[in-house]
Amino acid sequence: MTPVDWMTGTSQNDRPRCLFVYPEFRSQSFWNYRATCELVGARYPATPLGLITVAALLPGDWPVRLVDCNVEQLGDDDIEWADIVFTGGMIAQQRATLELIEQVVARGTTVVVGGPDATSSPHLYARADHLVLGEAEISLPVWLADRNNGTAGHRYESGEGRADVSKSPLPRYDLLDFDRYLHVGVQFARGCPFMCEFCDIIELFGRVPRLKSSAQMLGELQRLYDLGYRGHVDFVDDNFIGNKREVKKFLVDLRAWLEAHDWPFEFSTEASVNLADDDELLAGMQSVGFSAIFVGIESPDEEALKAMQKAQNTHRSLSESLRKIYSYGIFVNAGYIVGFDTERGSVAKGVLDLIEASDVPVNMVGLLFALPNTQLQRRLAIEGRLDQGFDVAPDGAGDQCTGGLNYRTLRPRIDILRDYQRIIDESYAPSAYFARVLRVGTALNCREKKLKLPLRYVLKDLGGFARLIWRMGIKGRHRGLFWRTLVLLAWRNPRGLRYSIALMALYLHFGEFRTFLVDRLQQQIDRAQTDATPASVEADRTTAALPEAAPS
Ligand code: B12
Ligand code: SF4
Repeated sequence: MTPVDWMTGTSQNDRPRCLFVYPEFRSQSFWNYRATCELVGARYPATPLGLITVAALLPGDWPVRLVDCNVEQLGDDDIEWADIVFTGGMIAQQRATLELIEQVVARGTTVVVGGPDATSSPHLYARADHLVLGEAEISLPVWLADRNNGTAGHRYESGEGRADVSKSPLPRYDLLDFDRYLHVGVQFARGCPFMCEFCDIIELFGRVPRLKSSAQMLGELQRLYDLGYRGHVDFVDDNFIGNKREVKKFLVDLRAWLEAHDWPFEFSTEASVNLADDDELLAGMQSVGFSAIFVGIESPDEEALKAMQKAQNTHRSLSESLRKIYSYGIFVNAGYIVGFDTERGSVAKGVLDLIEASDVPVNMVGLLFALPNTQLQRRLAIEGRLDQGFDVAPDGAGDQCTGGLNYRTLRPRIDILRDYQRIIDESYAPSAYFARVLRVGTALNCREKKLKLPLRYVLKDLGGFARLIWRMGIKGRHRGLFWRTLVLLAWRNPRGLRYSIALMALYLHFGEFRTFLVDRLQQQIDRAQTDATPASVEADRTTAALPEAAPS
């Protein structure tokens, strides 16, 4: 290893070896689709787009390696190789990131941390040598310049400044091993025009969506294409339709590019429900092969929606809006939250009814979580209701399903937990899930699907299907439901079968996750019943943070 002396600035190596480490999402989570990944030989659904964007901001001749701990093991020799370790991620990766920082600091290797969680809770990451916060397009060049002058400090921030993403570099997609993931992430826009109280996007990325140019975005897709990737590309935008006018223009260019390349990709993204009001936009998304979107529904209750400032979801039939979206061949994954201050009594029936009425199979129902750096967190702090260590990821919690309610609730906590447990138990009961797959799989309009996959990918999908038949159709406890749904869908909507099969495959994960979560909630309910201090996860939270120190 080549030593670099930060104190004196006398670098012995002008081209330091840079190791990018994406920390592990350790806990069982709604999002990791573990069992489903196994079907197609993948290890984790999503790629670390933040880190490969940062890697692209470094001087081109610096040697770079990526280790994504979700798909491979980080070895001592990896750290041994590096002169600088770059790391960071989201709150669900906090414990793994803090442990990594300790490990690297103990070896005397320089560690630079950034990304959303370090940006929102920098005090937790003080042990890293350098905190390069906010959007790296702004903060990293300043750190780099100081580093090259030998004056690198402890903390760099992008502050109120917003990066011009039309100048963002092309992410280092070449660092990814595509076979290890279910899809590859790209980003067209950052920021969202809405202002939901619980959301940190507007704080981290602002309310004015900033977009890449069409040419830049197509350059990224061309790069993926040239690297041999085909299939599912996820636009990780906070709200893909934040600037509808520009998105529509981009979709026209994208369609031309796809035609010229014989339809190598299909897409998913996140969008607000007002997408359903714009037929032109829906038609544009259908024409380029959007097959899935995540929509935040949050609550069926208008009063709750107004209180959380989610005006775009009010004054409409949410189920009708979602149905309209799949009439354009796009299936929806919906998000719900339980635990709002407006809840007067049980909300389980309202949520379950809306889930049934909208036919959405995959619903991310989570407990309200006051993320650091949100309006919600600030309000709860003023009201004196935030848990101590609310921003410390609790042990064993991977998302809002397991780590929610980090504040003193207005309704008895135990009632919220019971409500939540009922929603998970009933909505992911096999009969309910497969019935929704049957309904949405029948309704999905797939006439315009054009994706063409090379033989290697077709064989991979067929292998996955064969494994699904083995695990669900032959060995599975719900094989009756599986075969009935499959046969009916093959008869009613053969064109949509590929997507319906994918939804069925997801139940390998959700079936397991339902059991895990219902049990875990039962433990919390039992503890809350016997324990005078109901904040049973609070103790876990306060132990996770590393001691603060200022190593710079
Ligand atoms: C795609 C996505 C996911 C995907 C997975 C992504 C993956 N690779 O694994 C899924 C859907 C699984 C997911 C889940 C969750 N997510 Co998420 N997710 C996103 C989203 C929408 C895009 C991420 C992305 O690729 N961005 C594009 C890249 C370019 O941006 P970036 O990562 O922020 O990187 C930039 C800077 O942060 C910085 N940077 C990043 N890393 C580093 C490292 C260094 C060293 C430096 C210097 C700089 C730096 O430079 C980059 C360029 O400017 C973000 C919001 C957003 N706009 O980023 C939320 C976001 C990251 N998620 C968030 C959260 C909370 C979650 C969940 C915990 C809860 C939830 N929302 O459901 C779950 C839990 C996940 C789990 N247990 O598996 C929060 C994180 C807040 C925090 N304080 O940590 C975010 C910010 C917004 C949000 N509320 O959803 N997520
Ligand atoms: S619409 Fe989505 S991204 Fe936009 S502020 Fe609301 S929750 Fe955040």
